[in-house]
Amino acid sequence: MKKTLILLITSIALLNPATANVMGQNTDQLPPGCEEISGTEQLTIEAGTEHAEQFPSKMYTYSDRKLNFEPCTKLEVTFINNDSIRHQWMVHGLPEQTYGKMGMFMLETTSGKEKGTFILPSEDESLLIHCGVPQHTQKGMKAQLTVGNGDGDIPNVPGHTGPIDGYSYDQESAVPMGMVVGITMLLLGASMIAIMEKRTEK
Ligand SMILES: [Cu+2]
Repeated sequence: MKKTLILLITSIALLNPATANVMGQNTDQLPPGCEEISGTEQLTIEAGTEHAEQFPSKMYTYSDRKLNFEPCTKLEVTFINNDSIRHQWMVHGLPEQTYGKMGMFMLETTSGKEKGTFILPSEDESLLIHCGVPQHTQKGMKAQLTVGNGDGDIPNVPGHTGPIDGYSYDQESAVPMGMVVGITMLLLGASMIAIMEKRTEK
């Protein structure tokens, strides 16, 4: 359900030509449970192919993929894209009361720099960060923003986490397809051997 919502939001964001380069900007509205801003932090994140070189199966990723801040922190983010294709730094799971139904904050740029500010929720949570451009999440653009102590780990964050329980958001279509092809090939091979054996019997 959560996954479907993320896919839906990503699709809307991608299909909408009026999508701004900054979404969910929030410099002063306190999320529910925050009595005040606990602190103001500056964060610079780079995106690009050079950060993925250490991960042979990945093509692009972020300079930082595991972030940790206190609840109710005001985060001033600078997002630098070192590639010449579009990348996003999209944070999911923010409170709807403050960030609307989509519960997200996003910076997007095609070869350049984008800045934006948002305020973290009041509770311990592990927020998913990814790039919604098709295939970019699978190719390595995935990170985790831990608020306080977090509430678990986001799977498949390059250099940090692997798939959880054998299920991977990244490979959701690749795994079953691979299995179908594999089983089909096995059956095909077995029936060919059976046919050949019958022929040699005669
Ligand atoms: Cu991207």
